[in-house]
Amino acid sequence: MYPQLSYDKELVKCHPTSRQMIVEQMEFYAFAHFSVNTFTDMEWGDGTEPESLFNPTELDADQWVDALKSAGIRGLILTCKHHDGFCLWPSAYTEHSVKNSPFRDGKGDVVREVSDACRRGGIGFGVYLSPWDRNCSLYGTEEYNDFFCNQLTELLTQYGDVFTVWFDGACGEGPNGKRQVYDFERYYALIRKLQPNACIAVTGPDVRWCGNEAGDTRESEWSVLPVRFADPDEVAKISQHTDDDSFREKKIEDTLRDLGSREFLDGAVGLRWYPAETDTSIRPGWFYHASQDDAVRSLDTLMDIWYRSVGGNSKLLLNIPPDRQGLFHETDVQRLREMGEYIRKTFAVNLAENAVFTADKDDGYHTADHLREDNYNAYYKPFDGENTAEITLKWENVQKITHVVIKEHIPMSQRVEKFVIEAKTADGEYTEICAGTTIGYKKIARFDAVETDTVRLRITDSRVCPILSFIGIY
Ligand code: FUL
Repeated sequence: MYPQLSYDKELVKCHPTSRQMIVEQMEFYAFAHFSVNTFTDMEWGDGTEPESLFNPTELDADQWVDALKSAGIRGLILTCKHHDGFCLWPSAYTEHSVKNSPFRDGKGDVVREVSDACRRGGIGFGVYLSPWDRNCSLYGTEEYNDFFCNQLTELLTQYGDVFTVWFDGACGEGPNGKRQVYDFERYYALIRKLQPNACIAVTGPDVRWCGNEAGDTRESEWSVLPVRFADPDEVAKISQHTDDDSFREKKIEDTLRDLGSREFLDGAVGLRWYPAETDTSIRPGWFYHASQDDAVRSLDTLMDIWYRSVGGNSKLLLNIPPDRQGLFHETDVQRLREMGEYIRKTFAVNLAENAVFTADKDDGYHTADHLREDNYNAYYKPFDGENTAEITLKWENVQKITHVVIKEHIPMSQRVEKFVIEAKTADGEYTEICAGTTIGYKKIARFDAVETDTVRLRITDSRVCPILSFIGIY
């Protein structure tokens, strides 16, 4: 008999739910901000924009999906309704929608076209529905909660499976100067009922806003946090309150750098698995502005964000705003393709597949060889009580390496606090090539090319015994 996991510390009792595992493994997905703002050149509409403005004459959601797939993006969240209240689907509960616009002669449904294109293309579809509605006259009354649930029901019953429902924390007054008391518990219950596999993000219990919109990330990103971070009031406090461009430039420094160290969690009342999502735009604005056609972020910048988020225990939610024709702009399309080419080329051959895996210790069953395959069917684990581990990968010949990918077995939580990657040099000694703190869902370490026949990962500190699921070397 091998000893059972004892989970002697509260900290590792939290692990992802099955719906969180779906989003964890999506890694990189997209936002499309599209509304009347696209036609008014605004970031926030005030809800008075005439429906007649909305007229994307060339709308082609397959073009969006093809471009996303070329980057390796696995899902798309559409702003079905932004703060201006304009609905991209013909909602039965408002006149402020596509049904009163010239788009497809008032017969169009952008949510339908986009969700269908996602399904055709084999990527996930997600719904952004702004709780803050600057058009609805019910806003600020209890009836607004009914109205909101009705709209949610339309979106969650008429467009197939949804992988996430994204509730923006941004909030202000309604058209009547009133503020809404949102019945979030009711919204959550409705989502669980209608789409049990969908995550609820940002103002929701499943996926956490990283706290900035610039693409900035934490050096040590934890997925086990105090439950209070999922409280809608806490999310609203840190969200955007005015239409101020500088909000999008805020960095981690403007929020909390540490959300999950042992010291930070000490004394917390309740913990939950609450993984970070880094949401940022490929351009300065969330919506399309022709004036920003020359300000599309460079491949270097985007890859840097990708490495720090996807490779730093966060999800990456990259916004690509469709233009007034209803298409992704050619520069954005090109950048997405470049990202995909870069990622595919870099991670084409996993050199670890031909290496011999050994460990200084294991529990006799979960051996280092289980780290070869990138799935959660098997894992590496030392005996409980051992909070360090050394895993060595050895080849017959010298290899040239630039990246190491490490994944913890997150179905058993996030445990590792410190690690070092070393390579054996020609004189037979190990030298450090990279050192880090958290691993979580995925850590991608990149470094200047090293030539070696032996790589060693040393876990030097862990909350309880480290459990890893995968090591890849490229
Ligand atoms: C913010 C909003 O105010 C922005 O317009 C955008 O939708 C961003 C993703 O979230 O809170």
